[in-house]
Amino acid sequence: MSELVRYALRDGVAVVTIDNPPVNALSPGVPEGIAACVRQAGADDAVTAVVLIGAGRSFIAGADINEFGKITSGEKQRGEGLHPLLAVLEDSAKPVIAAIHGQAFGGGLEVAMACAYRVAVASAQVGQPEVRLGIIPGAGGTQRLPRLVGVEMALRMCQFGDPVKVPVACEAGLIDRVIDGDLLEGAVAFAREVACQPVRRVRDRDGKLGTAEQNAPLFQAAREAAAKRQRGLEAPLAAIAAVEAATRLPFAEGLREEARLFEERLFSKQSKALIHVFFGERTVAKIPDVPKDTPVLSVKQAAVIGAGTMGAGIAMTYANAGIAVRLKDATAEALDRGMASIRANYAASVAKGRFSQQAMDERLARISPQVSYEGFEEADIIIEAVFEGMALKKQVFAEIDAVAKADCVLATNTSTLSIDEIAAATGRPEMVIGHHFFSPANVMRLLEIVRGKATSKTVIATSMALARTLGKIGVLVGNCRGFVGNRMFHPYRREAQFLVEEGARVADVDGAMTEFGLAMGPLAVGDLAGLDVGWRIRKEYRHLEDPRARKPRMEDALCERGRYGQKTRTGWYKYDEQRRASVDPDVEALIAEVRAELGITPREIGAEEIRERLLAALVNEGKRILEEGIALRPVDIDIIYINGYGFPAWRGGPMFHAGIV
Ligand code: 3H9
Repeated sequence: MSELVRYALRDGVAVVTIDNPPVNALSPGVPEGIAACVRQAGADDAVTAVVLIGAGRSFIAGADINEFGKITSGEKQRGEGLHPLLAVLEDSAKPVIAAIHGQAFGGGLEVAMACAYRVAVASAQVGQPEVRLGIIPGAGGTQRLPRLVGVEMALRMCQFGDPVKVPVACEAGLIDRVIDGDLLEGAVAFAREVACQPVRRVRDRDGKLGTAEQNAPLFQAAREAAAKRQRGLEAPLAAIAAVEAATRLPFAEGLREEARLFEERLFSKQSKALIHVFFGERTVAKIPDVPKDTPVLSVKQAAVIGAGTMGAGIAMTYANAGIAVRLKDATAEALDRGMASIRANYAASVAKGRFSQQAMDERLARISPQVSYEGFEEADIIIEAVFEGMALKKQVFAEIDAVAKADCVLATNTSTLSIDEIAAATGRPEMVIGHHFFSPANVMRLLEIVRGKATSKTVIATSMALARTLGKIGVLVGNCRGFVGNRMFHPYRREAQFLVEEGARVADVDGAMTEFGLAMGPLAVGDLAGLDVGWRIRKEYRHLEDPRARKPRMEDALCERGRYGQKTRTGWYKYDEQRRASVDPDVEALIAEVRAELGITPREIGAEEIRERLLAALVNEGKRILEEGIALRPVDIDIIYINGYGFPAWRGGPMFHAGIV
């Protein structure tokens, strides 16, 4: 018997415990171990039923994702997957009861559905998250789930991969009983109740599969939702097709269709990219010179300086995570504006049903607006989010230095300025770090954490842990102009202007990138962020530019004409009241003028050249960033681009896409 799975007896019930930390993935040895234990229970006359339970923090988090790469690289044969285990569970003469806590995800839920019964604690979650890895359930999930919960819910779970809470799953028929108190005790008691009752295998239950007429609109709606909300992704369509097979074919044939679709997805580029992202999101938390056991400061009270768009968004982020936050601005008017925008934002979420009025009131109550530094001496972290200018930032940091307690983390939300220079304004540069949030700060998942040359390891470890508490993905980067994200974005957006100046149409430049899968093209992003922001910075730093380097003209020309983007309703595009963009003939005339001024004869530029040049601009800067050690690994850049810049996860990020891993 494998060490990964233990066998014990309790009150005439065999207890099979999976113990494969950290999350009981179905790594080699685990399925075989479970099957052996269930067979042993079958042969033991003293046993009337079997409880299958996970040790540690979860039931089973799914197949071992590390194995997929071994299969697609040819290192390993796929074999029969989990099916031999599922057959043993499903055909067991003694009922097997899956006892679920933590997560039963992917292959974990599929194992549970092959059992005779499923019981769970209320806090557990079940789900088929495979689509997030670019694959589909491959161990009967698409066939058994609709038999248990009906087609509509099975479709939703397999197509989107969102976890489902146990009370909902119980209501739907996926969980047979919610256990209060000790799970094992409750599961054993349940097992004794059902021990001698006849069991109907899930595969034989057809009552919830619906008729073709009932199902047709469900499949149509699912495909429409995929086209709208999962643009570019292939796995959701395959998941829908597999669930559809469950409704059309006998169980065994449905399984074969699922296996075919699973295999196709497993070997797809998208699944390789998404698996790279899955591990990447966890890799970024590992910082070679900051060991796991580095002490972390506790953050219970925060303070934000600056109640503008970023400051208000950051305050909401803290309040949403249950952390009390003081929000300071210089004037009562600025504070009122900030608080009004926070209230409006929360109210919109309540109206959309994202959270309740009570939750809104609790969140608002955590934010204390103020014009003074009163109470800042209690803050565990202070985040500066004032206007982007070095002189002002230095002044703010000198003021904070005078009020903050000794072990308070001092963070700046600067997106471009030197952390070291800001830190030098304090007498404790080791406590200073960059926390670069992305707009809107309460929504965007990325937090670029910028270490200065003096930043202490404790402050880094605290920032990484805090990112997680705030529901963000923290990526540690080094200190340089623009850090990783904005530094790479600069040459990318510059290249977009060159393309226009050389002959490409504005809409074609953006279209080439949205077709590639980005949320927005580079020129539309400029309009959204405000073209004047870059223009002001360019004017301030012109002396730092290499005079020999080619410079784009277009965005300066647009700004000189007061075209700052969406905020002025004119930029690269013109915008109507609803901020819908359309091509502006005035811009076309301006482009012609700029081309004449630069002596350029325009030529046709196709989507492929546009994409290649834009991606090359991004990736080449990424390579320089790696050479300088500003990003720790290529995957750190990928995670930044996916979570902060709308790069499609299914392309794996710019570096992965370029073959740099
Ligand atoms: C599948 O099941 C296909 C089936 O249909 C069968 C087909 C035949 N494998 O996230 P955490 C590692 S596909 C391997 O930081 P948390 C993870 O890398 C699978 N490793 O913890 C990390 O390692 P490290 C479907 C895994 O508490 C460590 O465990 N299932 C797996 O924040 C801790 O993870 C999924 O997609 C795995 N399956 O979250 C579930 N899962 O410490 C994927 C985790 O070295 N997993 N690891 O960095 C999750 O969603 C989260 O990990 C979970 C825990 C919610 C379980």
